[in-house]
Amino acid sequence: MSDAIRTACPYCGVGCGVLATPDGRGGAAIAGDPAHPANFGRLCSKGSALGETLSLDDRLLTPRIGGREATWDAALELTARRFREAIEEHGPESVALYVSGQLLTEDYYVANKLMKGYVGSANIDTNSRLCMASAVAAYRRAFGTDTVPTCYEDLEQADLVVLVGSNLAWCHPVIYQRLAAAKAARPEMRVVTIDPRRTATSDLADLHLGVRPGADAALFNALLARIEADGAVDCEYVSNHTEGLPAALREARGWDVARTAEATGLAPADVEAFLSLWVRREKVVTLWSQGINQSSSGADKGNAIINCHLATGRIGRPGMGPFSMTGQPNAMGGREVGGLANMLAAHLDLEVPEHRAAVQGFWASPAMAERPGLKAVDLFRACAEGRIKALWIMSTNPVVSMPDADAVRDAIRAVPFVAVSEVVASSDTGNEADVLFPAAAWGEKSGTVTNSERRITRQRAFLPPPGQARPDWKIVCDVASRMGFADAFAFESAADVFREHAALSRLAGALGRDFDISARADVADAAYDAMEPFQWPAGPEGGKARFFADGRFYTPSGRARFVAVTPRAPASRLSERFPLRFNTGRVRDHWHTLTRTAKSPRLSQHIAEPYLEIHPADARRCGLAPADVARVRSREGEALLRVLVTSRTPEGAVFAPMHWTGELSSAGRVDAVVRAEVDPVSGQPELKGSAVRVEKFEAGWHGFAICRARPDCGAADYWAVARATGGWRAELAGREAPDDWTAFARALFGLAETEGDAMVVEDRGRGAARVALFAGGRLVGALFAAREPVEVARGHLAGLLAAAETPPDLLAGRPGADRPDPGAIVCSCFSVGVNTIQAAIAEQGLADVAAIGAALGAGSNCGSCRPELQALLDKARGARTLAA
Ligand SMILES: Nc1nc2c(c(=O)[nH]1)N[C@H]1C(S)=C(S)[C@@H](COP(=O)(O)OP(=O)(O)OC[C@H]3O[C@@H](n4cnc5c(=O)[nH]c(N)nc54)[C@H](O)[C@@H]3O)O[C@H]1N2
Ligand SMILES: Nc1nc2c(c(=O)[nH]1)N[C@H]1C(S)=C(S)[C@@H](COP(=O)(O)OP(=O)(O)OC[C@H]3O[C@@H](n4cnc5c(=O)[nH]c(N)nc54)[C@H](O)[C@@H]3O)O[C@H]1N2
Ligand code: SF4
Ligand SMILES: [Mo]
Repeated sequence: MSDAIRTACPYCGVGCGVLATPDGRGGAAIAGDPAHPANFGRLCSKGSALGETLSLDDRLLTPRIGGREATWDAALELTARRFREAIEEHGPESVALYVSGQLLTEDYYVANKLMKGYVGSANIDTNSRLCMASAVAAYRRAFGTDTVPTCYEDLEQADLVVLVGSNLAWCHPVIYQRLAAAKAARPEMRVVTIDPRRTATSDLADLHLGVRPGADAALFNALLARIEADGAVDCEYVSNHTEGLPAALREARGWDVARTAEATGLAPADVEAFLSLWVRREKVVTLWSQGINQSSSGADKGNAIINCHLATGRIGRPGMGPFSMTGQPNAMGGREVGGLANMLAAHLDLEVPEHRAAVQGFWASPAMAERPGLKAVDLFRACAEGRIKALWIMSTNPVVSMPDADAVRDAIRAVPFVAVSEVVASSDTGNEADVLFPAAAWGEKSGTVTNSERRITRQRAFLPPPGQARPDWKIVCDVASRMGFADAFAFESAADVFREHAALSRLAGALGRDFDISARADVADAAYDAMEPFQWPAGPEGGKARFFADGRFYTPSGRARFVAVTPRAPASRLSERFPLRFNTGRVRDHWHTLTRTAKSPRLSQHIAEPYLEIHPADARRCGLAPADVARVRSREGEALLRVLVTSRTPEGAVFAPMHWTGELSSAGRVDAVVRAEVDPVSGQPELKGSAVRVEKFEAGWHGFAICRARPDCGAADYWAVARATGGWRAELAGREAPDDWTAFARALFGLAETEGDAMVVEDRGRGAARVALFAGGRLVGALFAAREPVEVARGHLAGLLAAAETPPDLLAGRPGADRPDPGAIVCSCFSVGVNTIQAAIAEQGLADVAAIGAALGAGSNCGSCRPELQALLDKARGARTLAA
């Protein structure tokens, strides 16, 4: 592939290398980059479907003011003026930027420089506050800097990998696959998962600990106590390189097995098994993610984990360490430029005068921020209270992703001037903007990103920006120039910005900090273009894969700090009114607020609707049957979600994906329900622990529809739409059934009152109706409605939109006897459904995932569905054992 361009995946923090080969028609063939050290050629389902997200139909192609197309000049001038005026009248603290771990480092660098060095306020925060601020806080408390001490190879070299609050199989699939492969090669390796839910990840585990939501700190305190009791403390390391162990131990000692089992809801034998396994295996990596961070005591939990690694000296050497896995592609880059409201550039501290002075000198800054700015939750509160007069949101969708999201939407409305930089024309947040800036998207942008193991990779453009779209760094510089800072923002290219960023990091090196890439400060344009992925640090001493084996830390004393941790319950109290914990997270094939992955029909078929996982006993108590619609309520707001009854979520805790938006569902925005309780140390909100009530949405009817054009679901009380090849699919429900289903279907499909030929099957007695509408002999759409949740073969029906002909028995809702129903799609690469897989396992005696791949293709491309295939094999094996 000589004309392939090497770039980086824009989704998760694994940071896979991608080969993109433009097809000359605006699209591109996508493959994994075999030479990239994160993925060695692999891509997960989302990465492999990147080619399906490149179309321009939904893109924002020109600037807009008040919803109308405008020139760049007008949009930039207006934004600069409103920011200038706010600063003049109300001071620098009256303006704010809310940015994103999905910006490139170069974008992030200029945004941070503008706010902290030129506006003179640190009111720039990022969606990373919702993501790994607690991990940053924990690292800084322990090490003195935000340093991830580990690398991916450690996961492969460990003898024990503990995954805490991480659904690696779905959220970091390529790293999960590397781990699974390492475990297969070294069967003596052990994996423990700690998660209230059983997930695709826990299927890999030798031991799964279904911890009570929020109770992890008790478990790691118990571990620290056991480390001491078993004489496993590395006394030399502790006495030479750390401080604070006695205080941490005082907190930990009371956590014996019995008390820990009680607090965590785990069986004492399981607690015991975990403690002794961890103590006995020296090469241990404890990897954590949002199940730890998104908590009102997330920083403490992170430190409870780090404490155990420090006490045993298991840090910085191959196969061991405390590893916070980052979520977004450039969460780490954002940390490096200081994109959080409480940080300065290059891992320097905003609070340290010497650091501030150094950066101010470097930037020749006229007005340097002197104290930390508003963190995300407080920032939107300040908006609601009228303290923010001008706000600029870039590359994030807070109306969907912030806790108490309805209040955040209202807060944005309360700000006199709001600019949003977006790639899509319509989004929940963009629709609230006074000025919309069309940003260049992945594929069109050039710069760098840093993955979870500190590896910096070039993202390279392989398509021209469409319409008038511009790269984010350029938009920031254009506004900054018009605010009067032209000289400081006269960058001509991403390479230009990178050089300044790298040069600034020399200060960090000089001030004894970790983030130093100054060896790259003079990189020429051509060399920047050709830059190979590299791990930082990359200062005068060269690179290193791991930190802290030498016991030298970045605290004033040079010693690592233990943090004494008192476990705390989630901040929102359970009560009779709100008796359930609301856990939220991700699904395998979707990314965040769906603006990109929902464009792909292939990715949309795995899970096409917002849902609520609920334990059978809770479902019974709430009067819910499978496939009902549930209303989830808190004091803040509510959401309507399809019910999935499963014992994979524990009793007392329900789970819903975070992805659905007001664009694609009636009330699937789960953050409308989530309370904005924050960790006092990190400011990260507790996105997985709100107290809620669940009740049945009393539906008089349910419906499923397929159609060519996007359906108009306004007449349904509940709806969710998703793309299908050749059109759309919709799930619907309502309180009262319409009198005339044909008229309802016409309106749904956007037809006029008498338009289209109808084919109707109705059973009025049972409240069931099936309507297909045709125009010029071609199917426009089909609606299947019933009093109960509709049972039709959805995959089959959605597939008909792409078929050359519509079968005469369309309204049967399932394939004829000659064509079996594939069932819900498991493998999105080859569209292989659960029924097909189960039948093949039974009939062909398939014994492992590889055999399924050979027989059906499933799991043989990206591999993201392999954990689910294994679960189907296990289930079939269980059934066979029972039968025997
Ligand atoms: N497919 C996909 N992958 C993604 C993303 C995506 O949107 N889609 N987003 C990326 C981003 S930005 C991020 S931050 C990462 C997130 O990656 P993860 O953190 O792995 O994902 P989540 O699903 O948010 O949460 C992980 C698990 O935490 C569990 N959990 C909840 N409460 C607790 C608790 O109290 N204790 C413990 N131990 N566990 C708990 C949940 O049940 C859930 O299974 O994923 C990245 N990768
Ligand atoms: N309840 C609950 N809420 C959560 C979470 C949870 O687990 N539970 N997770 C939290 C976490 S960890 C995260 S990271 C956040 C993620 O939440 P968000 O950051 O809000 O989600 P995204 O959909 O990634 O938003 C990115 C936006 O930027 C646009 N965009 C894409 N590329 C570009 C670009 O190059 N330039 C510009 N200017 N715009 C672009 C996209 O169209 C999209 O609208 O959600 C948080 N919210
Ligand atoms: S694991 Fe998937 S989403 Fe993450 S970087 Fe790799 S291809 Fe992209
Ligand atoms: Mo995230």
